[in-house]
Amino acid sequence: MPVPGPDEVLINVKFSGVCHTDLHAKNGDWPLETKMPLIGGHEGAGIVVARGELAKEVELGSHAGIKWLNGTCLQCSFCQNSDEPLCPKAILSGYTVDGSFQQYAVAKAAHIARIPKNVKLDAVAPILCAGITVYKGLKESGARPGETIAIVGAGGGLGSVAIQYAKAMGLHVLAIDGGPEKQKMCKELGAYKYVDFQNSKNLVNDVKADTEEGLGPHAVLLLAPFEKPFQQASEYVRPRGTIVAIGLPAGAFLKAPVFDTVVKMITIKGSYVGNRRDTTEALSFFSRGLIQAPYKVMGLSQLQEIFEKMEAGAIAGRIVVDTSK
Ligand code: 8ID
Ligand code: ZN
Repeated sequence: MPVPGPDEVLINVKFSGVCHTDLHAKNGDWPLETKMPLIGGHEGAGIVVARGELAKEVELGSHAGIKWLNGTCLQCSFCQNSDEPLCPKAILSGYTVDGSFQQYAVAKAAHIARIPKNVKLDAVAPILCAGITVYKGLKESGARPGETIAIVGAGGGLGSVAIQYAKAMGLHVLAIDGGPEKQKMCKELGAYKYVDFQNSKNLVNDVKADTEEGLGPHAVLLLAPFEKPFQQASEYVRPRGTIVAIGLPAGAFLKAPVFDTVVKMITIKGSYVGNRRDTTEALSFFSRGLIQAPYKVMGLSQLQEIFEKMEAGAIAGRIVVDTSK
């Protein structure tokens, strides 16, 4: 059992979501070194059981979440600006420090998610990365109530949660993913249309059809861990539209025709998790009952099997592991 440092708390993790980022970490997909050996996981929901000298304002027994941003310096210009994800000294749960795939994990007190006691710890786990990330991404998209957003990878962990946040924010959701199981889920979650990338003969036309004036969605949230949709989005986004890159496929590049980008006045940007305020807001949507994304509980001992399913794109929604099983 790790011992919390002065500015840290020890959390008895009950449940942890399994994010595709954990799989990228395991596979060494990114140009960023992990700690080694490493305990992964960064959607950990549990109970505060110990705290350091400087963390006395966190109540023992309170519910808390371990997120991707385990801690930041809180001093640099980015932290001062509430752009904590950009802190050059950020430490990352389940990547540069051990994460939530264990029963007891430490996190910096300043960055833990404060989870209200009325919410279930298994259901809230996916909010700690997927929820925060897509909520922030939706804000970064600039899409306003009544506008249409295409969610690419809508049937996955981030996508299923994104459909619910988008709906709660008054957006029309056009879901893009593969297969009938994800189609059914996306429709049930509130998408008005589903485009199947696996069998669409002309994805760009299919996305544009059934949007205002046939000119495409106002914004695109790219959540797929696969490069191709990153190249396609500029072909179907509406003039003046915004493309938000969130998925992190290995070795991928964003490529868009300069001509279309200019004459359609397209904005292409990245979005990376969220700050402490985004965390509070994303959790508030959840505790008010607005976010009901599907999840399935499995045992932590089944992690290898979960990764295999994830690699095959065979998980609709999120899998949450029970750390005691
Ligand atoms: O802060 C960030 N930017 C951040 C935070 C959290 C996660 C980024 N991520 C990244 C992850 O590292 C990963 O690269 O977002 C990506 C998605 O994470 P996830 O939602 O946890 O992955 P998933 O549950 O496996 O879902 C991915 C979905 O994409 C679909 C799959 O079918 C699956 O449902 N997909 C694929 I693969 N190719 C597609 C395509 N061409 C596609 N959907 C549409 N078009
Ligand atoms: Zn994640």
